Amino acid sequence: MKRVLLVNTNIERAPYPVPPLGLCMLATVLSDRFEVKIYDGVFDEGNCLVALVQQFNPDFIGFSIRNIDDVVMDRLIFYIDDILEKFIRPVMKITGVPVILGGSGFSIFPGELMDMTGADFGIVGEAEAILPVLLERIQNCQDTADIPSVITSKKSGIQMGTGFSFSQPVPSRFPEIDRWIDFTPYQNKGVYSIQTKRGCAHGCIYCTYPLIEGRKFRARAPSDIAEEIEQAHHRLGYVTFEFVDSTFNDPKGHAESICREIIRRNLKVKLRTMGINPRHASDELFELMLQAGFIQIDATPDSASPRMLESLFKGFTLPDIEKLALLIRKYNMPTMWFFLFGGPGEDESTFKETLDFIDAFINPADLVYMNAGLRIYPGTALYRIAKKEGRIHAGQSVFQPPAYYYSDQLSKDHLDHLIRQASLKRHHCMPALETAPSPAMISQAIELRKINNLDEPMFRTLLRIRAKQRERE
Ligand code: B12
Repeated sequence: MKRVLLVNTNIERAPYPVPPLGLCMLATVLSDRFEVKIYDGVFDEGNCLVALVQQFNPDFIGFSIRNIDDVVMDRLIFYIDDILEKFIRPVMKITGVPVILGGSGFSIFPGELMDMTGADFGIVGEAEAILPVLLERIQNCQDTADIPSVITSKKSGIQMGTGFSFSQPVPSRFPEIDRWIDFTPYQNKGVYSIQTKRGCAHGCIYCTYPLIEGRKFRARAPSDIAEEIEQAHHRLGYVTFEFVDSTFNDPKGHAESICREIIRRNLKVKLRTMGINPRHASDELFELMLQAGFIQIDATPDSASPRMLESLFKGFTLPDIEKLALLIRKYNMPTMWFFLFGGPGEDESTFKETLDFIDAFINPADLVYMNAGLRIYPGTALYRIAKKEGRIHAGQSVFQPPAYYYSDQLSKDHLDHLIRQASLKRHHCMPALETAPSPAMISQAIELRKINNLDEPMFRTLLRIRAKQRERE
């Protein structure tokens, strides 16, 4: 049996370490025909990788590239230098076996990453159906040019979105993540990731999700999802499950069915999710989520200005967001809210509309994350707008340095000032740069949780401390 080594190059551990679900999926699919190992770099950062390559002696090596940068304009962490230095170059120095790239970050910038790394092949988007075919062809020295989504080093420079097919059903067989990697370090600090569907049918102008996963929702059967959660819960005991879908409650009814299946099985699990679509939020959804075990959600409306919601093409309205906020308060669902300022047409009055919404509707016990500047990605409507407005020129790479969009009507400095002012007046509003709490604050929060036996999400405890600090100032 030929051997395949799959390498997770993600060393980002903030806001928490995330297990390499996609690589575990690929390992599961390949394991029928290959001997497969995963090297997980999250905690080891490449230190033992070369030794593993020497010992395992793989015939193929796949590198997963998830993050390119941190999307925080004033921090600008660029992950690729570390990925090259700690993972790809040391391995390519000691072996000449075919190197294949993939992952969500890679899928946004395939041409740039093929060029930078000198890899032999890349796969854009999901790879369960494609990777086995590619490996088979390479093994048999056959041509690979006709395999959709595959890029070879000679073909690099390919544009996202051309010739890729997202028509495959989502695999029903999902991996036991802890079978492939050491899950111990994730158990307390991290989460167990669950994907309930692929694709995103929304058209938010800046977003890459439809490009990475396709534009149609392709849902898994709720019984398969609940079964996966039940099995992982039995194996691991204490762990929080997190849904990694673009939006959890789309298409309408899917999230409700998943919750019902979890409730029917009487699973005593902790759940959280990102991406609740305000349009499809309802009493029924919240009641089911609470019963199923949700302890926390993210709400990501980006704006609460009617004009900006249209400009960003969010597909929902201010009344939809107000309804969501009321539901969150009614059911006291701990929530992290995310707003993104500076899109086309943002000005002081639209900024104020969002602030007014925050003041009127958001529970001050909940965190409001305020980010400024929209990362411009290739293949998105924002890229086309930026080009039309002459901010980027035809063919310009927005990979490194990353390009950001700021509205003409509100300069970056002024927007930063408005966000700073808003957060000074509101203890629960945080500029993107300040979201990492100090070690002293974390120790204080741990102490407070112990003394008061608090079982709330950590961000709520941290906000209590911040509110007290603000009262004293
Ligand atoms: C869920 C999610 C989160 C959750 C993670 C929760 C969790 N439990 O995992 C949260 C909110 C915490 C998060 C945080 C961040 N995220 Co995020 N996240 C996502 C999201 C929506 C899905 C990722 C996922 O799990 N997909 C499901 C799995 C099954 O798919 P997959 O891993 O991609 O694998 C498939 C393919 O990619 C491919 N593949 C994967 N590896 C390989 C390897 C080879 C060799 C091959 C051939 C194929 C292949 O096959 C797999 C199976 O089909 C993506 C966007 C997207 N739609 O992909 C953004 C995304 C990955 N995140 C992104 C970013 C930037 C971040 C943060 C850095 C943001 C920040 N400043 O905090 C952090 C980093 C966190 C960390 N520790 O790494 C960016 C990365 C692009 C960029 N600019 O760098 C993305 C693409 C969103 C975007 N802006 O476009 N994120």
